[in-house]
Amino acid sequence: MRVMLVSANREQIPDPIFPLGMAYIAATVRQRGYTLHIVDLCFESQPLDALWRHIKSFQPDVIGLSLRNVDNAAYPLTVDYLGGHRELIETIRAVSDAVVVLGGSGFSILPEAYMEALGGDWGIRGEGEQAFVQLLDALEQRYDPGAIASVVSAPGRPVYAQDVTIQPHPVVQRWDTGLRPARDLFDYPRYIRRGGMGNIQTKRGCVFKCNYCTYPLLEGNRFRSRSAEDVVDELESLMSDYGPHPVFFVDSILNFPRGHVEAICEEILKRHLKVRWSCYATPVKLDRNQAQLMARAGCDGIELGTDAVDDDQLKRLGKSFNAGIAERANRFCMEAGLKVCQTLIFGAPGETPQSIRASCEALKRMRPTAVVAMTGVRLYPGTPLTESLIEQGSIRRSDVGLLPTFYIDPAVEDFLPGYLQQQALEAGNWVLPGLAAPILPHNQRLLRRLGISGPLWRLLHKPWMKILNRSRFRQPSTSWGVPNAKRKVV
Ligand code: B12
Ligand code: SF4
Repeated sequence: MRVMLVSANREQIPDPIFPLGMAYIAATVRQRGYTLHIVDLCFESQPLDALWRHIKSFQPDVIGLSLRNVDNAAYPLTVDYLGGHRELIETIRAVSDAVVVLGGSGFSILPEAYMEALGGDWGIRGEGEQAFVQLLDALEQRYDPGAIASVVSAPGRPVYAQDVTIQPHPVVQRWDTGLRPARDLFDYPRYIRRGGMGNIQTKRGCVFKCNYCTYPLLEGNRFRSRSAEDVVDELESLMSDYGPHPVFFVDSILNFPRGHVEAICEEILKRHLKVRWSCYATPVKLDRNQAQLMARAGCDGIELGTDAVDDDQLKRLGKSFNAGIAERANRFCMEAGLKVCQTLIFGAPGETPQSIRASCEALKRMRPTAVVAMTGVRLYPGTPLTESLIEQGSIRRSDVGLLPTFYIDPAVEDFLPGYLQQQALEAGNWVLPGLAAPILPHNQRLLRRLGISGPLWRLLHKPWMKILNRSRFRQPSTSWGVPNAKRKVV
């Protein structure tokens, strides 16, 4: 059977992201022995023509379409990618009778809505290494794929299992036992040149219950980890195959549970591996030892999902720490020499002008390298926040779907955007997704051409960067040009 995998993601902000998930799928399809062809649309200037040409020449029996992003999750300048995804499907249908299978994190957040909107034949919700090859086997051997766990049927077809527990395939390797993403089938070096970061996943899942978050829905609510040796083997071969380049660990949070990141750091140090890396982290249990060990092992940027620095607001967001812990974690990281990006969410239910001011005052004390502040909360189906808003009658279930929906507490609706812009202008090292470009695209290109790699937020506190970026609050933009204004605020 001839299998084509297509990565739809063309977003270049904050950087082009190597399609790691699809590379994992490619690895298992190859192991299973199906004839495989990769189409990565990221850098294609005419993506529909490119797709058309690939389909014509390869003549696939099955096309797996990887949908990473639904939208940019930013308000008010929301960009949604649905229109682009629709055009891809229309192109596929116009030139091919191949069976179309949808997958990816964007698809998995809203599988039924996507199946209906795009008219895929099958979909796979959540991780796909095992499920996709099982689906291919079913199609080849002509039995009904609907019974495979995590497979989503097209509307009108019977719905069978909706469980995400996936049975191991007898031929293909499991994700956490030495499977490597098939980077060799992609132009990985181009991503390094353009964005400066590779990506590695060391574990899946998250045990925390932050009430707006989709990660436990996507990856499960317990941690499944790879061994430190396996992770560092992959890191080592990335450096030797593609030359030194910075890496982002894509785990929901790298530094929890205790012991996981420590083991990886010890292994990096034991092998004297020189690599610059960054990650998402939680303030929970982040202490001086952890921060120092991470810094010694090459971590030069840590993105702390703090969300608020106000006890009541943290409680309302379902966070597992208080403002004191958040400030302490920030201090330990800064003292260890790590660059720190604080990500905050403003406007969630219960937010008041006082809680916003409290968080902003705390940030002034904390002096992180950069701040990413979201205006409003993107509501996704199935999160505890969305469910409780539906239960209280604040929103209807039908409000939350493919059209990006944001919640901003009415108590701060008018106050919030202006206040955040003012804070950002004063501080100079803030990013306000949806209110201003993180960095102007031509400046981003310039910095990359000058050989500056890794996350660019690390530079936002530099005086020359502030000058380079000073007009960004007047020129909101995205790499897709004009923001698509189709969205709802509730
Ligand atoms: C790490 C991360 C980032 C990092 C990436 C760094 C890097 N160099 O890789 C950074 C911070 C840069 C980033 C940026 C953005 N991100 Co992000 N990111 C993530 C995160 C946490 C992990 C992604 C990842 O690599 N996972 C590991 C791989 C192995 O998993 P995977 O891609 O899901 O693939 C599996 C399945 O989806 C499936 N699958 C994948 N493809 C296919 C194809 C087929 C055919 C099948 C059957 C299955 C299948 O199988 C794969 C293997 O099991 C996810 C949340 C999450 N927990 O998934 C958000 C997430 C993907 N990001 C999201 C968003 C919105 C963004 C931004 C748009 C934010 C912004 N405004 O800037 C940008 C977009 C950047 C871009 N150019 O596309 C959203 C997307 C959903 C949405 N709302 O649209 C997510 C889901 C978070 C969320 N809000 O829920 N992100
Ligand atoms: S916000 Fe972070 S810590 Fe909280 S549930 Fe999501 S991934 Fe886990």
